[in-house]
Amino acid sequence: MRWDIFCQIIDNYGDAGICWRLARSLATQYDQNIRLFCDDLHTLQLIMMEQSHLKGIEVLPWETSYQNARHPPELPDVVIQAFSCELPTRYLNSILVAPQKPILIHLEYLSAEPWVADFHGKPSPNTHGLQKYFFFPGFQANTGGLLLDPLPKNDQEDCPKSLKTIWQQSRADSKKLSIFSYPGAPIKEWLVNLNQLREPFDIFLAFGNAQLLNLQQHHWPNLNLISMPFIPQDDYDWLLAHCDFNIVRGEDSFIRAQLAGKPFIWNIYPQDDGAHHTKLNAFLDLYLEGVDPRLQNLITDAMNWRGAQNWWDQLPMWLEHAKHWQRAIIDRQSDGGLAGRLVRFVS
Ligand code: TRH
Repeated sequence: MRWDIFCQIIDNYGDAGICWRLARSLATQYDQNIRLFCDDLHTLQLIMMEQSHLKGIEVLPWETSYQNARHPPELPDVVIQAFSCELPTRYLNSILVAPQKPILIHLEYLSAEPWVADFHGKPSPNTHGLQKYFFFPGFQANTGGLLLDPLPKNDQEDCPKSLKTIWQQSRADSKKLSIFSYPGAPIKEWLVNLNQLREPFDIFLAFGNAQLLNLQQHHWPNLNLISMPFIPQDDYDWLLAHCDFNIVRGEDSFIRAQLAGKPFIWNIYPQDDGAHHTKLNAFLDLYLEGVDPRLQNLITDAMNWRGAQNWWDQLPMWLEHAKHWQRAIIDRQSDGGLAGRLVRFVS
């Protein structure tokens, strides 16, 4: 089938990251024909890096979705409004007069909250006679699933070229951490505490995070801070899989950290009404289900930025759980996850 995916980039990189991962999955795993319309091609190209010629995917500027509205463009079978972005009016008008109307999908943000299952797959009211459905990603079976592609490869895979010089700055005997967080996260205090563990740490600071720390201000003899440029999405996955601990944020790196099978802190996207606390707790309810109470407390505290001095010695227990969770989400999404469930839903 032909799909038009509309990606409006609000801020950060997740909108582009998710849309690109979905487009690539639909095209390569399900042989679908994709047009990805984006209002900020610069950010999208950062995510895609050198994959712009991928078979089955056309990446186009947002306005080209309606510019040739005079002779109706080849209309798609499915239109995906990522994160419920509004469609360009002239594009919507061309659909309304089309003989064969596409199905509209509102792709929502990922949440582990239980109510998601009640709203997933439900039709949206008053849509000018178009069929529009809400599609909620999620961890549970009766939701839209997770974007899993590509599944983590065995971790013997050699270091990607974008990370060669960066990875070489790390030491053989150190513990390795990656940090990709929002400006408001208490990273500095967290690192002061980590430094008191008196163990050698190599800390990979993702794009933009080094500036947040103004590095010259600190004296942490046990921490070797390595700042990184923005690297290709799949290479960032490699880093998550090869570090001992990761701090991730948003939605896509949050999923990739779980697929990496390593302990992690999720710096959730802050919302001024505090809704992010509910979202974090809803995730922890799933992540910690059936877990030893001591480990539950440890992970909950760590996810709420309690200093690593209090729990770092228990890391092997958390690593074992992280590997168990990795297998559990892959098994639960063996139906192809978000991309597979979307294709089946639309068919
Ligand atoms: O960038 P984010 O904070 O995006 C967020 C989320 O999408 C969130 O749901 C949304 O509400 C908010 O934006 C507006 O975090 P996220 O989701 O992890 O997206 C980052 C993407 O960038 C992800 O696909 C990984 C990728 N990435 C790289 O490709 N290279 C890099 O060097 C880094 C650090 C990230």
